[in-house]
Amino acid sequence: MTSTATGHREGYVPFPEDAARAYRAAGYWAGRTLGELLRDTASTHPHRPAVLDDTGATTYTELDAAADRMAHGLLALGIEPGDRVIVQLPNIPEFATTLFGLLRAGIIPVLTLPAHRRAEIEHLATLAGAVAYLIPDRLGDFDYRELATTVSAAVPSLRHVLVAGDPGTFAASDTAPHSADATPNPHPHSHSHSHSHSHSTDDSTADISDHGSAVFLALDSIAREGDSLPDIDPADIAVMLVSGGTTGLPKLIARTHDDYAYNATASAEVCGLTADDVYLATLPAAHNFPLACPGILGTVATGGAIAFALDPSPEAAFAAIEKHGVTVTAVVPPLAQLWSAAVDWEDAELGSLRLLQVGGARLAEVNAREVEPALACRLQQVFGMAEGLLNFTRLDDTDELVCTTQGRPLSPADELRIVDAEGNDVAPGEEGELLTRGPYTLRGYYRAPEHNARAFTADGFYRSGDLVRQLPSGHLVVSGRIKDVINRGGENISCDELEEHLLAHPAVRHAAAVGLPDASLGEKACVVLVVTGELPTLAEIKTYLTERGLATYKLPDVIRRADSLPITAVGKIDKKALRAGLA
Ligand code: OOB
Repeated sequence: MTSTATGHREGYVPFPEDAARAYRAAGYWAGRTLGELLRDTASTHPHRPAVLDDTGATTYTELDAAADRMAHGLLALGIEPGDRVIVQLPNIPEFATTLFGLLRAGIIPVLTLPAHRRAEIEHLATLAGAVAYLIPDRLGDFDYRELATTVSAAVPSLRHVLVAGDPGTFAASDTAPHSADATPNPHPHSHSHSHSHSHSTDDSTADISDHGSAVFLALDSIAREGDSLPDIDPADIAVMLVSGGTTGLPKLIARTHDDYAYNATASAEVCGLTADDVYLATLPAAHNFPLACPGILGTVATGGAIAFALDPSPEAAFAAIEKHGVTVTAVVPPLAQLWSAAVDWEDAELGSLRLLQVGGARLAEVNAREVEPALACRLQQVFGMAEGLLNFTRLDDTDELVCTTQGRPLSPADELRIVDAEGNDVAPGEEGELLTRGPYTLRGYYRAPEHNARAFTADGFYRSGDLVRQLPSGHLVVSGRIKDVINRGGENISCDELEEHLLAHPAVRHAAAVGLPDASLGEKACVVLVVTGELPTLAEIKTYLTERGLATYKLPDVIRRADSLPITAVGKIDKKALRAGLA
């Protein structure tokens, strides 16, 4: 077996005992697992709609039962509590069933985005030691089964690929357990659990794990009835989120049931969520914002209904708002801008919408001021991070605060420090780097001790890399950033990561990625290259990066040539000078 009951904690940085005790004593950590949030709502609101889709509603009783069947099905495959599973599902109702199934089984979902590609997924699956990979069959013209074939050949710990939809010719069968066009399986007759009747045994799963080629199954074929589910410790890891990017490769953020349940329920309270609310997941559901701020988890905890939109365009999202009577949703600034303008040409009825949350990147004041008149709903700015800390403008804040700040901390137990380059606290109201610690903020990235030594202070504060000022009211204004990240319309691109890929190009001698101002995205990604011979075109560089397996949202928008790159006194690329030179 590749896992033990506690193997998943190896490389996990827990909250210190005294802090954990204090968070429990103060009631922030309620000792409820995420699976219990759903269980409790299913008992208080059994017949209320949990998930709305084109064909109707799934009630809480039904979602609760479906999650249990999914949990039993996953366990029957030989996936064990504490095992990690890569989840790369889009905004479809199966996202909810699968997520709660995993949580109920104590299996840890590693929540990746549909936009991630081979480079990210292979890295994350390897880092997590994932045993299974959950994908849709295809989305647009991208076939995730092909991606999974490549990934499973490179990540030997992966034993199962579970496909929402058609596992296609990639499906396992008694004689052809693997994709027809992939590496042939050396033991074609040793796999027989290709459908729901399978009872996996230790020997069958151990056998598969040995040779790095996973069995493809239809996700909806594994659900089954069962007796009891494992006991889950609320202090244990519930989910892993992918960091928006700081340095180098993406990091994993392990969130416990206790801390993430608090994250979701406290966010629900700030948004005044009730069982009458309908939440539209329009940003990718695997992202912290639509997942738990309050998002899907906060809505489930409150007894409201969730609708999923695959497409955040005004046309599709407005239709979903009208059809399902959506009351709350969350978007990034470019979408807020687009939606505000689109009311002029879209004629959907948006009267149900009462709250639009906007976050992920700085919302310009002019755009903030457009939201309420255009969409006739309250605006809420949200400045958050997968690492934990969330700031919200409050529903009863003045319009001035709502339009000019990024909100104030969610919890009375959030500790904030704003420090200068030497790490000293700045005077009140001055700009500095935001450091934070609290009941739902991580104490270390998963399996990243070296990075953790830099990303956290000795006393456990997370260095956000964001520059902020704090008003006397406690509200923060995000004024910039010291981390080497491009925030492209709410999607964070690690410059290090992009540069690494560029440097692998045969013509590239030096590479620097910087953000340039952009009216709709906030920032666009510019790469400055020192090359031998001719400068590759933007299209060539994009193709090259795509072939290396990089997610599409990390591809550059602009390419520039330089004879040399400006260097700082310590010999690092001087991004400030570079940006100034490009402006
Ligand atoms: C959210 O989470 P991540 O992890 O994708 O990105 C976090 C980073 C922050 O450190 C900051 O640099 C930037 O994105 N950011 C903002 C912002 N919200 C996030 N910068 C300026 N203004 C804002 N309102 O992006 C996220 C997580 C939960 C809720 C909302 C956003």
